[in-house]
Amino acid sequence: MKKIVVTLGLLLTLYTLHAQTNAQLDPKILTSKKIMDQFMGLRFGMFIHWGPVALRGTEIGWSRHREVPASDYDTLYKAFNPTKFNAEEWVKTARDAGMKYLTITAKHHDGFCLWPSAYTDYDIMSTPYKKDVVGQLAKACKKYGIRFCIYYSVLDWHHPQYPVDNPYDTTAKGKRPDAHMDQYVQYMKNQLKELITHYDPYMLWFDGPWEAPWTKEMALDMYAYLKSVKKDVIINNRLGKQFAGTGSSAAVFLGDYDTPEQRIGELNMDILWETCMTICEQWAWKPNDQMKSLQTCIQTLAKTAAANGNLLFNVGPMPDGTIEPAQVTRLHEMGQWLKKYGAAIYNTQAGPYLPAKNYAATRKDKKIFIHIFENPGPTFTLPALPGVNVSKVSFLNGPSLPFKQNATAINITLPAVLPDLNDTVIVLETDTPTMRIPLLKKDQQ
Ligand code: FHN
Repeated sequence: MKKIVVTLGLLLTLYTLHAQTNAQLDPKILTSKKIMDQFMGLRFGMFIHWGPVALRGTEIGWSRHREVPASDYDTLYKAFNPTKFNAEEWVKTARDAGMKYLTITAKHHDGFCLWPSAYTDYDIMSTPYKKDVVGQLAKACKKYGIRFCIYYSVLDWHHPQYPVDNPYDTTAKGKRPDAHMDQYVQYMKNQLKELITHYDPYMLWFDGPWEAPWTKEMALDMYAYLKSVKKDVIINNRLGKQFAGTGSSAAVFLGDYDTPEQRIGELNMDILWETCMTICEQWAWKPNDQMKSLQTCIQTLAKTAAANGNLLFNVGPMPDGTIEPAQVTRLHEMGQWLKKYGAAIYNTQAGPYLPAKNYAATRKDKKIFIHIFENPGPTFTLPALPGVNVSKVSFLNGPSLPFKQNATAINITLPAVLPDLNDTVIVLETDTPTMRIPLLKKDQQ
């Protein structure tokens, strides 16, 4: 018996060391539940991938040494002059879309800084444009009540002290033999303190922790350092090595929430998560990029909320500083849908019904919101919820609907044509605070 206990203890220790979770941090520095609950209630944010690479229309960071030789890529800043950039226009586009926060790539993998940094000349002040993009966005977000967030890449293929220059060349040629990672980490700390002090971000969205020079120990140290600079700043889980939808019951990552990418995360009522996704195909702007349909955009948002997650939806502005009109229009259309149905998204939680093929559910207070993606009419049947009485069924912000309920089912009569072909929301008003209703199990639905 003793041998089993020792073995299990050893396995747990090894797992904990490998897993790198918040358990290895002082619990007093972790972001509070109140702040995280408030963040999760925002549900919808704008992601912006932008930099001098827009001049080439190729992928930010990843096209360096690939479609664009590094010698060319690293001098694009000399021609970067987005004279039509208007921070208030970007922020108003986000607000009009129903987005509640905005995350800008202040520094992506290519190392270029969209703000005047005291620690490098590879920044916006070395371009013909010579104005602080990050600062203008922070000011505009404050003016229009949008939470301002900063994306910062851990890896930096341009910085002389970061050991990797070319991620596509694993030989010595792709590396910097004279790099000193400890000096690069200090550079990170200096820049992040600069960003926090000057722009007071609501959240820091890290990325690029996967390369060997960045260690678990550096991640733990950085999280604690950042919390010493701003205690309430939210930090995603991409300082650590585990991210993108663990889907497990325990938060096996370092940071405040998980970050599944280009897909809707798994339904999870315990682990906080935010899906990041592109409105087109590429993160940075690309000419003639394929944009998602309005139906895909709306249903992605609804299905994300119905899985208990947030959606960080990405646009890639053009080299002149404007967001492509087609993307602005698509976001406006999402905003129009949210004007009518936002109560079924913001400050809701997933459930109690599990996401299904043609519908999904969110809930708040004594209301259950059913998002209907395809008309199952004329009778739409939901499983009855044990011990719960439904007093009324109606379209959200619309007329009542006939329904009958018994011990096993709720049968709702729907019209042949639903008000919204992308996602019509109906409301079940109950006699119960809906968060007391357990999630249904697969065999109950
Ligand atoms: O490599 C980056 C990529 O360029 C983009 O920024 C996405 C956004 O989440 N993150 C990384 C890929 O996981």
